[in-house]
Amino acid sequence: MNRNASRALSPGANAQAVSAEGAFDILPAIDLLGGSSVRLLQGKRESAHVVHADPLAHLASLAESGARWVHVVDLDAAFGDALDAPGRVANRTLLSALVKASRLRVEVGGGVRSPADARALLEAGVERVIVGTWCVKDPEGVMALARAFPGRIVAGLDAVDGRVAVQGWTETSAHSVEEFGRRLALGGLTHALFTEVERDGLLSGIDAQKAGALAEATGLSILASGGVRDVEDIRMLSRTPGVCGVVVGKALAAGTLMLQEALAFQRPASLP
Ligand code: AMZ
Repeated sequence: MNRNASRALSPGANAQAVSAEGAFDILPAIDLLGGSSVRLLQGKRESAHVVHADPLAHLASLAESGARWVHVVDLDAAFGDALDAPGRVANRTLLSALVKASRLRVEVGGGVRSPADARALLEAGVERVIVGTWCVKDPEGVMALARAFPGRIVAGLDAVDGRVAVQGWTETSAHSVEEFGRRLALGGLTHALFTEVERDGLLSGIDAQKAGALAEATGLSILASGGVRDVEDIRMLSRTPGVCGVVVGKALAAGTLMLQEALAFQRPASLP
């Protein structure tokens, strides 16, 4: 849909009267760096600024607002820091406290590099695990895991110029997002997180058409991320077939999107 045309609609209007089918979830993000909840610009580590020094309080405020999901990323792990690096130790402790404390469904990504890592998270109560770097290194291993845990392993398709980025977005692989996504879908993956790295954290608006095109080309249900600015982004994504959710971070921190107005677009898996 043309962005400007859609902006003519009044904000918040008619949120329920959409014809797209299937679940549509709003996933507020908690990105952990060194034990704090941070925001980055285009994923660059040096751009980090703390939005919540107490991620557990952050989680509690999201639950209070009525969120059903939370999207948690261990950034120190995604950047490939050593297991015993202080940031990773702090994040790990927090992550298990978040999962234990959460009444919300928790989706976790960052640094999951083996079946054992993924299984440990799933067994601890994490609903879905996102796998990016390991997926590029060992797609067959990730596909096998996805078949063992249907719907609970999410491919991290973080895109830079249409190619899959890895290692905390510091490296770009040779895989095209579309081709790689198609291959993963054939191997048993059902969901992918599609992040446009260049847009992430910039409030530039999200490209709903691109997310929809990826869903159509691959058959994967797409969680869209990167650049969400306001409720119009949420409205457009909610109307895009194949898009099953959206991750929101910066827009909530900056106040250009209110969580409540976004939550009005949530849709359960099957409509009555
Ligand atoms: O902001 C970043 N630099 C960043 C980020 N948010 N780098 C990776 N990630 C997220 C991906 C995905 O959810 O969006 O981490 C996950 C992938 O991590 P890994 O370690 O499996 O590549």
